[in-house]
Amino acid sequence: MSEPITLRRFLTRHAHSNGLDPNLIFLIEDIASACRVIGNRLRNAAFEDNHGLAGDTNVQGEDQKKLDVIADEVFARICENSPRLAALVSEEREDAVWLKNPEAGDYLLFYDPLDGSSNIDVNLSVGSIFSICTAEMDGDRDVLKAGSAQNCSGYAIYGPTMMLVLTVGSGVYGFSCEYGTGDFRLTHPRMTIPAETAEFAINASRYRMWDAPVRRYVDECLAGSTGPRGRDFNMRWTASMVADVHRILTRGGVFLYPADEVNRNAGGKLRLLYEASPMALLIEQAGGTATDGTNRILDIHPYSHHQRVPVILGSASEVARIAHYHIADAGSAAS
Ligand code: P6P
Repeated sequence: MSEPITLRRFLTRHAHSNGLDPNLIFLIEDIASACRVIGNRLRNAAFEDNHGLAGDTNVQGEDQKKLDVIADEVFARICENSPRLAALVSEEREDAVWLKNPEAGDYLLFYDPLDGSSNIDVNLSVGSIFSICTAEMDGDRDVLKAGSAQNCSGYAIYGPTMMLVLTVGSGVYGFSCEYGTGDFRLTHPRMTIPAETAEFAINASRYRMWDAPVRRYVDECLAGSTGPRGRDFNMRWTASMVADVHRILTRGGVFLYPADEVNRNAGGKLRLLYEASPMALLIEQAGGTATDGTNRILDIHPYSHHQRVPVILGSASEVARIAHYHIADAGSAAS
């Protein structure tokens, strides 16, 4: 088997065939470098006394883990020197960090430096999520971009294999980090999601808080071959969006973090700019769909950096079924 091509070779080939901006390539490679460093810090956390809490809370009001802070600083330190990067928007920071006065064509980087960090202390998979958009006009300090404006999105998953999974708008590609050289090599070309699936991911402990359409969907999955779906379903929940999305990109499925009685006032659980939008782009590029229950995630125009949204994403037929249940429920409520 010929050696899988490196991320750089893939991007430069893509530049030649699809006209990728070299400055976007530089930024993607900087992100890959940051993820490689974060992966190494995760592996050595026990030896560097980096497990546990940092003793502070982030803008989300969540207790920051030491590795949340480290991962955020690694992203910023490595990416801030990227030639046309104008601003960073991080889950861990209240405001956008402006690196320069934006010029048209500069890039904006949105990132969740360490997603699912509650899994670290129990040695389960975590990830980093990133999204890249362009500044539209000189001096335009607006970072509130709809997901459809993304040039690139992706994630690193720190699992048995460290992988980088990304799209630049023409399919989803997975790169495995080669132990020893640290090269990211193309091992998963053109990742696609089967339209049909028999696996769903949801935090079932919130059952009593769900709205009727979500309960109906999950009840029917649980009824399996004895119920209206006429087949059995499997359930997974990893408490790490990156790991659940990676599984869905690899073998199909549907992921639900819906609005419920408790999170509705906050808008949901997951953040739009650096969780829902980048994942929604990947899912659509892989042939799936991503909604907030009824509306396409990529069409949502944010009103704040840390806005939260409900997220239903994955195999198109299941996402469509859940949207149908929401619409039917709204119709019956209105009549
Ligand atoms: P829960 C991690 O904190 C996260 O933002 C996502 O990665 C994950 O899908 C979700 O929250 C887990 O939420 O309610 O299971 O802790």
